[in-house]
Formats: sequence, structure tokens, C-alpha cells
Amino acid sequence: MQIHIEDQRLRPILEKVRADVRLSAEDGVALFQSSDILALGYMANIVRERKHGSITWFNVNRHINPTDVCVANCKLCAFGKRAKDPKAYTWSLDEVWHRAGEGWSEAVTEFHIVGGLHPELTLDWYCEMLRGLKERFPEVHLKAFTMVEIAYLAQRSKLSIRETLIKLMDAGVDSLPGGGAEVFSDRVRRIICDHKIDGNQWLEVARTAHQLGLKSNCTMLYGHIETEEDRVDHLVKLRELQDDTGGFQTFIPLAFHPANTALEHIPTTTGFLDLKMIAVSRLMLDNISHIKAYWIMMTPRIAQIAQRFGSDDLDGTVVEEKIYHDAGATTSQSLRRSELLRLIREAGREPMERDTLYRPVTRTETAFTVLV
Ligand code: V47
Repeated sequence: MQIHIEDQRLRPILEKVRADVRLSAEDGVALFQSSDILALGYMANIVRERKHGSITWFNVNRHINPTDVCVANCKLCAFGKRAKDPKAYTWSLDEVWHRAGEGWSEAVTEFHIVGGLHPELTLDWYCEMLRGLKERFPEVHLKAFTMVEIAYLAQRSKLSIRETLIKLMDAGVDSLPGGGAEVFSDRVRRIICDHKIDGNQWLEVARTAHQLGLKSNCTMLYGHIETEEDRVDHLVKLRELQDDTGGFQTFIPLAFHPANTALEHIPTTTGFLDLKMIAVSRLMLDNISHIKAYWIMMTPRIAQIAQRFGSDDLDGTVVEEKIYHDAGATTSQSLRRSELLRLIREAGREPMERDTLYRPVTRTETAFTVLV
């Protein structure tokens, strides 16, 4: 098929994409510098359809954020609060278990559990929380704790990352979400998340998790002070780790939401950049199966179009979201399964419900079966 390519720098990249050849870091920068959004989408769609045909995966999940108390004071974040802040909250174990069962009528297949770096909650507390969830919801997959939370729990318990992960796995962690990666560049991290582990540490926690057999996701926060080169460097580092471990399931580009953060002066991202991020991620991350459009962050409208720009995954029903809504997100907190289906079908894609490990799910009104 012929496509009109306006940006001539993309021609050799299109040849590589057609021949399934890995793109270089220089190619990545050229892609980010290009305004030829239709050519970017066309190329990303070639890769997307090569990997997934017409399927768009989606899941029925519930987010759980047990606390927003956080010892870090990251400029990028509107969610974390000091323990003394009257607006801060920490749920008791009973509240976590109770709330986990609230807000959904269609059986959820996944709890996505992340929170602040709480100075007092112990590893044992989190293990009890996980055991209680498994006892009450044995069929629900627990995707819990970012690399940042794991490093913090390890440091507080004076255990290695490996020992900490083993304890969490024994208690019920089934996989890890992809948050907290931000942008790996030291220069950027010094400004937006000075108190977090650095990029190499994030990658090392992920490597250890993968070596223990845990799958994880990965993310990049974009649309703040990062350069195009910073974005490419981040994607290449993820790609290199994936070459070693194969443990990443999906990549989620996360648009920076500035409201109520210390970086409030930065404008919000545009639909143009959101789609470009989806497309370039699909093109650069040739060894990561899925590119997820997180509608909470990019709106259902853009997440739907993303299904034609390189994404093959629409996350999810969510139910209750705090991190983005504290940072000014105007999207709703939840989408019903039927609404996800409508968005996907209208984009001409074939919806396929999945569990967290991308196994197809079939369901009746009140129960689901994972097809293995
Ligand atoms: O870790 C924090 C980012 C992440 C802001 O793994 C912010 O399936 C934008 O990781 N503006 C949480 N971003 C979300 C996340 C995620 C979401 C959906 C699916 C998965 C998955 C993971 O959001 C944080 C941080 O990187 N974040 N504050 C903000 N103001």
C-alpha cells in the first residue's frame, strides 16, 4: 500500500518497519521530531497489526490505593501527602478488604494496588493486606507495588530486593504494575522526583522481579521537562532490559497532569503528543508485546483513536482512581465493560477481554473464566 509521507526523514524508517528491522536511537529521535502524525500512525499500525491483528485487549479491574501518605515529595505528584496533612488518608486493613469489594458489579479479574511510601506501614502489614485480599477474592489477580515501593519496603525492612519480593509473592503478589519509572534521565529526575530511586535502581528492581518469574509492566511519564533524547534513552533502556529478561508485558505512556503539583506552570499534553507517544513507543519497543492506552490519563476519546496509532490495549474499568484525579484529571473514575466494548468496536477493532497475564477471559453476568 502507498502512503503519502510528508516528512522525508521517515522514508528509511518506513523501510525498516516494513522489513521488521529494529529502529536505532537516532530513528527514535527523528520520529519524535516529526509532525507527520499520519505517517507515524501508519507505521505504528503496521507493527500493531503484525503483533495483534485486529484485537484490542481490555480488562475489568479495580484500583486500590491504601494510603496517600508519602515520605517522598516529588514535584510531579499531586497524590502524595505528608502524614500530618489533614487531607492525608490511610485505610485500615479492614477498610482495604471492604473497599476492594465495592464499586463493581461485573466481577473484576485484577486489583491494581499502589500507594505512597508510608513511613510506618511495615512489610508485614502489606503481606497481611495481600493475604486478606487473596482469602476474600481468591480469583482476583493482585498486580501490586511499583518498583519504587518495593525498593522502599526493602530498605525499611533491611532486606534485599529479592528477599522482599519473595515475601510479597508468598503473601499473594501475582505481578507488578509499571509506575514510578517516570523518565530515567538523572537530570530530569533531580527536578521532578528527587526523592525517588534512580533509573538504574528502577531497572534493577524490575530485573530482579523478572528473574523471580514475576511479570511486570513499564511506563514513561512524558509532557513535562524531558527532551526527545530523554524519551528515546528511556525507551532504549526498557528495550535492553526486555532483551535480557522478557519480563515486561506492556508499556504505558503516561501523560503528565500538572494541576495541584509543584510543576503547575507546565501546560497539559495535547492529543497530538499523546498519539505520537503511543506510535513512537510501538515502533521503538519491538520486543514488548503490548502498548496500553490508559484512558484515565488520555481520555476515552484519544485512547480510542490510539487503537489505530499503535496501541492494542485499553485499560480498564478502574472503578476508583486517585493519582490522576488529584492532579486534575477531568475523566470519570470508571468505565463500564459495555462502554469499553463500544469504544473498541467503533474503532473497528475486535474486543478481547484479558486477565492481567493477557489470557483471554470469558464471562457470564456475575463470574468469569480465564482460558488457559
Ligand atoms: O507511578 C504520578 C504517574 C503513575 C502524576 O501498570 C503522574 O498497568 C501524571 O503507573 N501526572 C501511576 N502522572 C499510574 C501507573 C499505571 C496506570 C495504569 C496502568 C498501569 C499498569 C500503571 O502515574 C505513577 C507516576 O508515574 N504520576 N503523578 C501526575 N501528576
